[in-house]
Amino acid sequence: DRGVDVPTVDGVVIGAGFSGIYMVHKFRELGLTVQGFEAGDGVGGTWFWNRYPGARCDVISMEYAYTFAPELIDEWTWTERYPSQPEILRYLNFAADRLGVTPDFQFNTRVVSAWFDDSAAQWVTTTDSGAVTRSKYLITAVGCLSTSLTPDFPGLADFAGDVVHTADWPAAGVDFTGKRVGVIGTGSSGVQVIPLLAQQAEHLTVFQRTPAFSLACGNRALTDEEVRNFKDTIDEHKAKSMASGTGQYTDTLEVSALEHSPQQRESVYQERWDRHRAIDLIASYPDLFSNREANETIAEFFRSKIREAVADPELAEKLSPRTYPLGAKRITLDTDYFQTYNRDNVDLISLREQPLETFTDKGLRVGGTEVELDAVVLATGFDAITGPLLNMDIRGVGGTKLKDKWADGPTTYLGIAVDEFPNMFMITGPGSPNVLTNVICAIEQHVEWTADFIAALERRGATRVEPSAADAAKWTSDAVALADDTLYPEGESWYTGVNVPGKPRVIMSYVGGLDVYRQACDEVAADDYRGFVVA
Ligand code: NA7
Repeated sequence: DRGVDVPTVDGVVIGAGFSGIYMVHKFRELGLTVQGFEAGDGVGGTWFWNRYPGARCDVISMEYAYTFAPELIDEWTWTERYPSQPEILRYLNFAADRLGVTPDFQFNTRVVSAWFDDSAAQWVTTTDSGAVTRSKYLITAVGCLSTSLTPDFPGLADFAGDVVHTADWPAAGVDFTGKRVGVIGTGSSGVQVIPLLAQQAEHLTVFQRTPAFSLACGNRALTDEEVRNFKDTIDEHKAKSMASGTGQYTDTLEVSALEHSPQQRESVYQERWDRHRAIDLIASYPDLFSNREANETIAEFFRSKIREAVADPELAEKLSPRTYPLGAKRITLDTDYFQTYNRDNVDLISLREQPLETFTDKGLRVGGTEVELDAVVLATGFDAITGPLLNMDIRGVGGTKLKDKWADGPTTYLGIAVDEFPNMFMITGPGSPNVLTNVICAIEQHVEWTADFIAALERRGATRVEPSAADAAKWTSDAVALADDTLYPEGESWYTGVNVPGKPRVIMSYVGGLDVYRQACDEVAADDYRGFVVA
């Protein structure tokens, strides 16, 4: 880039998932020029890549959709209570086309670097084809669960069979008929894919490190009446979602779980279990997520469901989580997950009892035993939240690398902006409620707040904006302190980065609730964007 003949736009948006589609639409609405980049060959983001059989969202379909545009509500009808990956992907294609933003994206194009040119106050973005674009604003709409994680398993390269990661599933699908298949990982992806692999494979071996608390999702077709009611009350729905802590409203009892008798608790949990919605359970009592003893009551309820589903008591115990509070790892949603272990062609190996030693050319050696396999499915998760940001070489003022700045954990202001990285805005960045809410609510709030800020900056003719270092440091340390009052730090999960070797262990989400967070953002805006330095 010598600044000559380089395409220059107002905004570069990285990613064409829920965030990127809406952000590009906003730029257009503001009358600004925009260029979107997307690594996939279509829109969809995480829903483009996670094509494994059984992939499904853990938020109810009608709540997992844009609320900002009447035409997107009126002209789309969800068919199932919990939407499958293909249906969400169709929805995002519909939304991008209906908003007219699809042509604003360049697909099959991965952003590899972006540096801030101080003298021009512009971002210089380079893609994997070497093409360069200059822009005033840089928006990362890269998602929180978009960098898949393949652990550094010894001998993996020697394994002669097929290896496929759930988050990078071939579009054409994979045929496991007649094969001996192994699955590593029993998080949301593993729990969803396992029942379907069991139906297809000749034999399935599940390698489990930590068992999951899982809720039967009770999926079913939506009725016309449900759909109509939802559309008729969309404004009320949006207001209630945005005013809730998790972007999913529910009714929380006003007593501690420990004040109810075991029988009372059982009937509360059972009634909520039958609603098949995780938030209704985890938020049934107000102290389930701050008091370990209260949490144990609901944890035990979930374990009783495993014992009901699994015929062999020893196997049921192996599948029962005991080492962490319910919710400190994400609750998974399943269809016949535990029942799958009653099948003759399914084995469970606990990696706690039989540690994973190495892959061989024929399979996997665990606890001294070689399990022969024709194919391995890795359901091993993601380098979450910061992974996709740090995968790109982002450099701010004076060449400061984002990677170095975040070596001990991400520091942000409001989870949206970073000091020394002017004119860069992150949608669902670290330090915002991101994955601890219905992420669509988090996305709409971030995109709208950012677009309003950009509009204000344009009105006043600003060229450059960044948060003060002191405000970013305070936001970050306050957010970390809030998490210390919850049970999240006790979960060894991607919420805290501990699933990625070498990653700093810190909660990467704002745990204070979407409602409180949104208010904090609105107050900053109302106070002339307090904490930001504008030039
Ligand atoms: P998760 O929830 O991070 O699950 C990954 C699973 O893989 C989990 O059971 C891990 O066990 C297991 N894992 C990871 N690394 C290893 C190694 N090295 N050895 C053995 N087992 C391992 O990812 P998902 O894709 O299921 O879900 C991510 C989110 O996407 C989900 O929460 C939804 O929001 C959508 P561990 O628990 O670490 O012991």
